[in-house]
Amino acid sequence: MSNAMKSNQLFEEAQKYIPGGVNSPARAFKAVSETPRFIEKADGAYIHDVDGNRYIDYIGSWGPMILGNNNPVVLKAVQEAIVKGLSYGAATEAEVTMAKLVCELVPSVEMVRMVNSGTEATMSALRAARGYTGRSKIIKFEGCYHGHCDSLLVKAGSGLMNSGIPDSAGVPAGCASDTLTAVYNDFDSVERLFEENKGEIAALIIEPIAANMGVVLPDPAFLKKIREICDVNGTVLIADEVITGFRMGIDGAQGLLGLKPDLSTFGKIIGGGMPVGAYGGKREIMEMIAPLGPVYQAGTLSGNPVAMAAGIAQLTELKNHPEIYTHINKLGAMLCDGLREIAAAAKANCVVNQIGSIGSMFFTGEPVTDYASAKKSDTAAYADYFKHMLNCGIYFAPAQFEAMFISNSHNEENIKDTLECAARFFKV
Ligand code: KE4
Repeated sequence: MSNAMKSNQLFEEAQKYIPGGVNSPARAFKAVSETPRFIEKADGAYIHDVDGNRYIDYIGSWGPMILGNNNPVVLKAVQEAIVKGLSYGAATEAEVTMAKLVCELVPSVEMVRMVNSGTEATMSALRAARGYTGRSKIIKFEGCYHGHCDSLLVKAGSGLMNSGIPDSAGVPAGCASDTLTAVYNDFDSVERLFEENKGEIAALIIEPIAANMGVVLPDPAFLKKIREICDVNGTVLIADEVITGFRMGIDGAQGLLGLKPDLSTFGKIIGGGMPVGAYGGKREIMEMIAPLGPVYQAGTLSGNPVAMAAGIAQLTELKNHPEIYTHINKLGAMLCDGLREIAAAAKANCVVNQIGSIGSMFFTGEPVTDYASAKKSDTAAYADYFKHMLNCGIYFAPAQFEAMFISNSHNEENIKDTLECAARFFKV
């Protein structure tokens, strides 16, 4: 195992003052029974920990670093913004620029509100949908993760799924009872909920490409039927594109898959690495939001000028350089096809799901199409694989039910090195 002496020391110290020693469970390395590596710096496709180990970075801050770590264009924009002031709590031109850019890049978004995280984005979108429809109930999907607002911590993915507790303590029964859960890729489960709750469902929220139970792709007709049943029932369709937004292409998973949601939520890439979330969509729904309408939502640092500078620079790079998507998608396929071949050669029980520049390797022999099939994965085997790869200098998600992310800084040599390390693990 790579030298982790300083990380061990820092982790000991951190656990005295921070719950679990981390500010987010997803980075705790608990699911792989390892000490979390404390990162000192990052550049391009790499991150460096406090013990001097360098890793090829397949997390990229869980998605934001699509251009690679420390992209010079983003850095320059931040440096220019920072000297003017860190925050004003007042309107700025940058917020108008960002809003216009998002509305231009994502056709379904007619109006957009900036917030500070993906959680705030989904929480606010739900409130907008409930205010707009006057209804309370919502539908989410088992294994999808939409951040940690109370209504959505029900059968959730990501850190909850990786810890084996899909529901969180502290969520009042009254709140959770308005959250109905359906099965991803199982339209019958959705139809049943609409029949049992006629006229009561305010919103259906979905990751159009699921990436928080590991990567799980939607069946082609599934999203189309979801759109139709929401239309018939006057239910607001919310596409949670916090991961897939500006990742699957400049217009996200909705552009790639031909989905027209009523509201969309964003995070990660939209902030260029700074804390930014956003929600937006149909004007008639967004006009419900204060100070225009009766649905209240606010935020001291929403639209922060430095964060806007980072996000605008990143989105503009992606808009002006479509070849970035060609590159990251090619490497995504190269990595995942390679892993698939290695596992097959080793006759290992592994399934690799991939689309564009995200993917997951599940330690199971069956197709992974939803929460139940994902849960059949051998998480202990995944932990062994993760530790082997980490020791080779490859930084994958420290938990089975997450995704790998490729950036524009990754190259074919990185992929070859990664596959050589994986081949050694599978002894082929
Ligand atoms: P944040 O509040 O963490 O910015 O975004 C919440 C969120 C909302 N929607 C989707 C589809 C998401 O994937 C997320 C957050 N993703 C996790 C990774 N699976 C963030 C990592 C973490 O929690 O530390």
